[in-house]
Amino acid sequence: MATRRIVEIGDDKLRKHAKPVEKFDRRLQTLLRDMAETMYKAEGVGLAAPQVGILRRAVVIDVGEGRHELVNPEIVEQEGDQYGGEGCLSVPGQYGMVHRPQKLRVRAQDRYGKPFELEAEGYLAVAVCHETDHLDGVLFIDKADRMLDPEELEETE
Ligand code: GNR
Ligand code: NI
Repeated sequence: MATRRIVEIGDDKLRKHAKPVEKFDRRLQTLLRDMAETMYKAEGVGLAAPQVGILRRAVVIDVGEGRHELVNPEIVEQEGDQYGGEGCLSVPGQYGMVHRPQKLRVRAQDRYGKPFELEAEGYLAVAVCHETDHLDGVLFIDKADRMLDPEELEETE
């Protein structure tokens, strides 16, 4: 197992459109495993491949109810609205208020290439949106309508 270095804001890789995963091979398994380890070590609730410098469409998410691996994720339905504080491991020390759908359905492939759908609500829906945005070079600071002081963040949780 290995952790990887998390790319921070200012690096071009965070602003590129990631390419679809085409090969569901050993390298992908290693990448997903390293991403999970890196996420847990950094105490994040999600991590997208571009954050470890790999421009491919793969994300891992764990908001505290088990890990999800989404390869080539596409949000196919969304409804409602929620508004909450967000941060990002690639944007250290900054927090902002972002609108996200309350509920969504995401279509993705698993690590073997098998398609599946996941329904997400609440915080899991936030994490899915935040991570899929990373695959398109979008950061939460682009969508935040107000940045927060760290003390204010606690009030939104
Ligand atoms: O760890 C993270 N916390 C978080 C909090 C609120 C909304 C989104 C997130 S994702 C972030 C990890 C990260 O940067 N993933 O890309
Ligand atoms: Ni992030």
